[in-house]
This record gives sequence, C-alpha cells and structure tokens, in this order.
Amino acid sequence: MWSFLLLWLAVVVCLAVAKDVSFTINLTWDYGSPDGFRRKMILINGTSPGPALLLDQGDNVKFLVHNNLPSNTTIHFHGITQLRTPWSDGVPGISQKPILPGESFLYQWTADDYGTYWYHGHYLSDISDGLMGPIHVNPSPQQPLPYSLINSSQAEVAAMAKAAANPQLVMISDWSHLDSAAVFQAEIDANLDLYCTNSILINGRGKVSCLPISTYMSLAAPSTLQALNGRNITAQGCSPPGIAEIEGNFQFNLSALPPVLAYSCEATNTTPSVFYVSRTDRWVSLNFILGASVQTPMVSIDDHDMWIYAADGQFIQPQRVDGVLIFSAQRYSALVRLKDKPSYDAYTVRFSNIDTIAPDSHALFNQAGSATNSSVVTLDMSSLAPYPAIKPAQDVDATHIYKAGRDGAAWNWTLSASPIPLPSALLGNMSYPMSMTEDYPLLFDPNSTAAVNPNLTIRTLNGTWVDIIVLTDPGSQNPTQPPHSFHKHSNKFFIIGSGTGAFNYTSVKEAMQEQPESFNLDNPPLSRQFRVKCPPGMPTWIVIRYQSMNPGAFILHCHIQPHFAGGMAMAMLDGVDKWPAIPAAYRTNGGATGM
Ligand SMILES: *[C@@H]1O[C@H](CO)[C@@H](O)[C@H](O)[C@H]1NC(C)=O
Ligand SMILES: *[C@@H]1O[C@H](CO)[C@@H](O)[C@H](O)[C@H]1NC(C)=O
Ligand SMILES: *[C@@H]1O[C@H](CO)[C@@H](O)[C@H](O)[C@H]1NC(C)=O
Ligand SMILES: *[C@@H]1O[C@H](CO)[C@@H](O)[C@H](O)[C@H]1NC(C)=O
Ligand SMILES: *[C@@H]1O[C@H](CO)[C@@H](O)[C@H](O)[C@H]1NC(C)=O
Ligand SMILES: *[C@@H]1O[C@H](CO)[C@@H](O)[C@H](O)[C@H]1NC(C)=O
Ligand SMILES: *[C@@H]1O[C@H](CO)[C@@H](O)[C@H](O)[C@H]1NC(C)=O
Ligand SMILES: *[C@@H]1O[C@H](CO)[C@@H](O)[C@H](O)[C@H]1NC(C)=O
Ligand SMILES: *[C@@H]1O[C@H](CO)[C@@H](O)[C@H](O)[C@H]1NC(C)=O
Ligand SMILES: *[C@@H]1O[C@H](CO)[C@@H](O)[C@H](O)[C@H]1NC(C)=O
Ligand SMILES: *[C@@H]1O[C@H](CO)[C@@H](O)[C@H](O)[C@H]1NC(C)=O
Ligand SMILES: *[C@@H]1O[C@H](CO)[C@@H](O)[C@H](O)[C@H]1NC(C)=O
Ligand SMILES: [Cu+2]
Repeated sequence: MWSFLLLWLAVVVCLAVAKDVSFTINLTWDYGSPDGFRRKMILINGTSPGPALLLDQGDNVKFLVHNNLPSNTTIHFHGITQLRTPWSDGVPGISQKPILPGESFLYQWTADDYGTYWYHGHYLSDISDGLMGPIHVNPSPQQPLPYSLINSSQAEVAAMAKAAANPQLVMISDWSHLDSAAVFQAEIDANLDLYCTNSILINGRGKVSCLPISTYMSLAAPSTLQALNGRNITAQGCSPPGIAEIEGNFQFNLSALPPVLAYSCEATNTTPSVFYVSRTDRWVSLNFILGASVQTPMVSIDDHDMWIYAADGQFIQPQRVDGVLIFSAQRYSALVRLKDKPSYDAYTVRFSNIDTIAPDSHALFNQAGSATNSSVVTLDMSSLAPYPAIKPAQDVDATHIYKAGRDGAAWNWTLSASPIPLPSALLGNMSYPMSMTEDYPLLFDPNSTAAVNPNLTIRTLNGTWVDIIVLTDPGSQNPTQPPHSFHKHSNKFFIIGSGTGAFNYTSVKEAMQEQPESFNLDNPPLSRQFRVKCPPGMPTWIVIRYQSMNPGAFILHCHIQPHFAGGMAMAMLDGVDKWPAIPAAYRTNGGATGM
C-alpha cells in the first residue's frame, strides 16, 4: 500500500511537470517612445519587452516567431541549455540560417533548468532595438530551496517561497535614440567604441534626465577625473568619446559622430515603471534581468537590504547586500523583506549607472553608483557558491587559451587564439563574409572549412572536461578595456580561477602549483556568464571549466552589444564525436522553418 502510494505520487509529478506550452509572437518594426522620445523599434506582439514566458521545470516549449521586420532576425533563449535541441539556440551562422523578412521559425526546447532567463534577438544588435522578453522557470518540487539559509523560521520560509514562486520580473535595458544599425555605422565611421546611451529602461519605460555638467563632475570617481585629464563630462553624462587612454591609440573622426550618441541631452518627462507589492506578504522577490546593451547599473532599494539567492538562474548560498552591480545579460534574484512602517507607501528602487550618470537623490549609492558610506555591502561576485553544493572535475581533458581585446580599430573586438592575434569575427563584423557564415551554420556541417578552423572554433569530445582561459593584455590598442561580460550558450560552467598579472602557464594544473590561492575547485560559481575585469594597464586572466555534454554548435561571446557586433566571439563545437542528426525541418530556409 505504501509503495503503491509513492508510485502514484511519482506519476502525478511527472505528468504535472512535463507539459507542452506554445507561444506565438509577431515581430514588427514600428514607432515607440519608451523614454518619451519617439523612434522606430522592434515590437514583440506590439510591446517591448515582449510577453513573459512563465514555465515549470520540464515544460516542452514551442515558440513560433513571425518575422514582420524589414530585417533578418533570430531568437536566442538566454540560459536555456537546449539539451538535444541545438537547432533551437537561435544564432545565425552557428545553429540556423537567419529568419528572413516575412518568414517564420518554430523554436522547440525543454525547460531543463529552473530559474530566471530571457529571450532576445541574436542577429547583429537587434537586442538594442528592443527585441527581448523575460523567461521564468519555476523549480520542480524535488529541487532543494535555499530560503531557510536566510531565515529558518517556518513562517518566514513559507513567505519567501511564496514570493519566489511569484517573482516580479524586472527587465533592465538601456536605450539609444538612434537604431542599432545607425549606432554601429557611427562607430565605424568615427572609429569609436560607443558606450553612451540616452536612458535606462525598466520593463520598457524610462526617462531622459539631464543634470548640470558641474553635478556630473562632482560625482565622478577620482579614476574618471584622472582619465578625463581636464576635460568635462558631456551633457549626456558620459566621458567624451575619443580619449586615447580609454579607447585605444587610434585615429578617431569625431565629426562623423552624431551628437545624440554622446553630447546632446534633451530631457523627457515620462513616469517610471511601478511594481505592486503586498506588505502583508512580507517578502517580495525581485528578479533582475539585465538586457542592457552597454550599461552596468548598481541596483538598490531605499531603506531595504536584499538577499541575493540566485545568480544567472542558479540558486546560491544567499548573500545579504545593500546593492548589486549587474553586468550585461546577468540575472540576479533578490528576496526583499518589506519594512512595515506606515510611512512607506512606496519603495524606491534605484538603478544608478556606473558608466553614465543618472539622476538620483539621497540613498546608499550616489548617481554614479558609488556607495555613500563605508558600511554598504555589495554583492561579491567571486563567491557565489551554488546551492546545493556541487564540485567541478578536479582535472581536465583539454585547455584553450584566448585573448580578448581590440583588433585594428576601436570598434573591432576579438576573442582570439593565443599567442598570435587571430581573426575571430564570426558574426556581425563587417570585414567577415557574413552571408557565407549565415547560410552555412556550423551545426549543419561540423567538418566544414570554418568549423575546423581553430581560429574560429573550439572543438570538444562529448563527455570531456574543458578549461577555457581568457586573457587581457594592455597594449597600445588596449590601454584600458571596459569590463567584458561573457556568455556561453548551452550548459553551465564553473568559474574556477581569476587573477591580475600575466598568466605564464599552459594549464590550470601548472598555474595551481605556483598560485593555488587564485583557484577554487571546491565550490566555485556555476554559471553561463563570466565577467572579465580590465583594470587600466594590468593584464588579467580568468578560467572557466565545463563538461561538454550537449553535442551541437554554440557560441561564447561578449554580451556588450557593440563588442559582440564588433566580433568578440568564438564558436564551440561540443561533442564533435557524437554529432546529432539535424531534423530536416531545421535545415531549410524559407516558409515555415522548424515545422
Ligand atoms: C501574440 O499575438 C498573437 C496574435 O497576433 C496571439 O495569437 C499570441 O497568443 C500572442 N502571443 C503571446 C505570447 O501573447
Ligand atoms: C503581425 O503584425 C502585422 C503588422 O501589424 C500584421 O500585418 C500581421 O498580420 C501580423 N501577423 C500575425 C501572424 O499576427
Ligand atoms: C527571522 O524572522 C523573524 C520574524 O519572523 C525575526 O524575528 C528574526 O529576527 C529573523 N531571524 C533572522 C536571523 O533574521
Ligand atoms: C567645464 O564645464 C564648466 C561648467 O560646468 C565650464 O565652466 C568649463 O569651462 C568647462 N571646461 C571645459 C574644459 O570645457
Ligand atoms: C570624418 O567624417 C566626416 C563626416 O562623416 C567625413 O566628411 C570626413 O571625410 C571624415 N574624415 C576622415 C579623415 O575620414
Ligand atoms: C550606512 O549604510 C548602512 C548599511 O546599510 C546603514 O545601515 C546606515 O544607516 C548608513 N549610514 C548612514 C549615515 O547613512
Ligand atoms: C577587424 O578584425 C578583423 C578580424 O580580426 C580583421 O580581419 C580586420 O582587418 C579588422 N578590421 C579593421 C578595420 O581593423
Ligand atoms: C589562423 O590565423 C593565423 C594568423 O592570422 C593564420 O596564419 C592561419 O592561417 C589561420 N588558420 C586558418 C586555418 O585559417
Ligand atoms: C539576410 O540574410 C540573408 C541570408 O543570409 C542575406 O543574404 C541577406 O543579406 C541578409 N539581409 C540583411 C538585410 O542583412
Ligand atoms: C566529420 O568527419 C569525421 C571523420 O573525419 C566523420 O567521422 C564524421 O562522421 C563527420 N561528421 C559529419 C557530421 O559529417
Ligand atoms: C554526452 O556526454 C554526456 C555526459 O557524459 C552524456 O550524458 C550524454 O549521454 C552524451 N551524449 C551522447 C549523444 O552521447
Ligand atoms: C610572466 O612572464 C613575464 C615574461 O617572461 C615576466 O616578466 C613575468 O614576471 C611573469 N609573471 C609571472 C606572474 O610569473
Ligand atoms: Cu565586451
């Protein structure tokens, strides 16, 4: 009787979990004014961000895209492993041909992992034109939850679990008053790496604020003032473009730069996004998703601290913080215990930009994202131990070393094999024969000329463990680099080590003999994102370790859109020895691909 009951329960759980869910979206190129300024942008069923995909772990998802844009596109489901469905990963030239104007494409995948993710365009920088939407996958009932580590009281745990199961999805993006094609063209014409945007959007709403230049200057960090060397911050709140110490020793043509991309500022007066929370629920889960193309916001809530309990979808040992700095494409889930004071009928959530300076008032962080007092705690990205604990393999089968930096022009970025600088521009880089790569995705033939070129691809055998080491090295092209925010498609990796200084080794094993303190093989962060720090004038290195377990063609790239469009990417051909047969419906172009 007892075993019968258990069996019955197990069957119910399976049925409840593996359900089919279908979404259809219509992409259009139409007018919108997310920050009060009207321009053409990408709308997803008439909105940006598009509708949220709310799923349960194990769901089988069908996502049908009608491309009514005047341009090509593809959709990537950021953080979804695409286990056994590499043809639904949405990268042109890697896993599919572009979806041409007027065409449709059916993506099909399983929500293997719980967590907060997002979908976005992956064709050039169509993400910067608004092509994005949130995804949240509720964990299966078997998944251990970390809430009791925050407060072990049963009532509190229940309140936290309730909040986490009904999260507020907070999609943060940045917005430019020119479209992504014009921005990229301006970068090439002026030979600049553009890092200025006109506003920050929260769930598709924002406002342009223009502060006096003297205010910007008073907020600038000492290191910024030093780089400015007597120059003023622009009316838009950015360092003026074309400073060799920041953007490399190149010939800039500032007259080719439209003023709206750096200098001019026209304030708008829109109302901010509002999230409704219930004080009687005590806890709220704010799940932040950074869809920004270039900006890095410091997120904080007035008078409240936050418990960060998931990073990039993965549960972690919760960390109590006052603020969290979010890099391109990262996601953090924060449990917040709402203060029960009658005076609070609204709680202000602040997104202070560390790159551009945004309006603000009091609070723990100033308008430039710097802490205003020394007891403020921010998230320690290097110690995000997964919950429950999980260890990487202690040794690997292969090591690949790459160098990140500019290549020949301020806007031209590369992630190239070391030690020689190699072409790596897979996508978007104008110097690369795009149509050739697009129409022959690597997934369709892992033995093609491009697929076997070590300058373009990493090839792994299924089941093996692999280290990827990314180096940065200051030189005349890279006196400084902005921090890069890399994303690996498909399965997660461990971030097992990082450091400043030269990496004079050929493997982690060798490096660990000399500097074991730089590595963590016990409980390192488990993620699909890693940030490459680039302090001025200093070489740096970082190592990610993963197991190749999902045969198919994927990509590793910087998620800062001008860097990605500028070529900062490598393809990874995982499990070349166990290559999947591609369903016929996914090989074709035109009509209803995938169906
Ligand atoms: C998008 O709009 C179409 C109608 O054009 C509708 O059938 C579909 O359900 C909408 N999709 C979502 C995800 O709401
Ligand atoms: C998509 O939107 C366009 C423009 O509004 C409309 O003409 C078209 O019928 C829509 N397509 C679908 C499949 O909803
Ligand atoms: C846990 O929550 C209770 C309120 O239910 C509170 O009294 C207690 O201080 C909290 N414990 C910790 C460690 O924060
Ligand atoms: C900087 O801006 C201030 C006004 O805030 C102005 O007085 C000063 O001349 C400017 N300096 C430069 C170098 O443009
Ligand atoms: C700089 O840009 C301007 C405006 O686009 C153009 O007329 C000029 O030829 C460019 N100068 C150089 C040296 O490329
Ligand atoms: C400094 O920050 C701490 C940490 O949140 C806060 O509790 C304290 O009130 C702040 N002090 C001042 C003077 O603002
Ligand atoms: C950009 O990088 C590619 C790939 O490394 C290289 O072939 C090309 O010459 C570079 N373009 C410029 C303008 O330097
Ligand atoms: C890789 O790049 C190097 C340096 O640019 C070049 O010499 C080599 O021929 C390239 N290899 C292939 C297979 O294209
Ligand atoms: C769209 O993709 C096709 C196929 O790769 C290519 O021929 C075409 O040039 C692309 N169109 C645009 C506007 O990029
Ligand atoms: C790639 O080539 C290898 C031998 O060189 C062969 O075994 C394998 O089947 C080829 N893969 C595909 C998908 O054609
Ligand atoms: C690839 O390797 C993983 C991990 O060892 C294994 O679970 C999976 O079944 C393998 N896939 C294939 C197609 O052999
Ligand atoms: C790495 O090698 C360089 C050049 O040989 C040397 O100058 C440097 O001191 C070495 N760094 C470390 C950390 O061993
Ligand atoms: Cu980058």
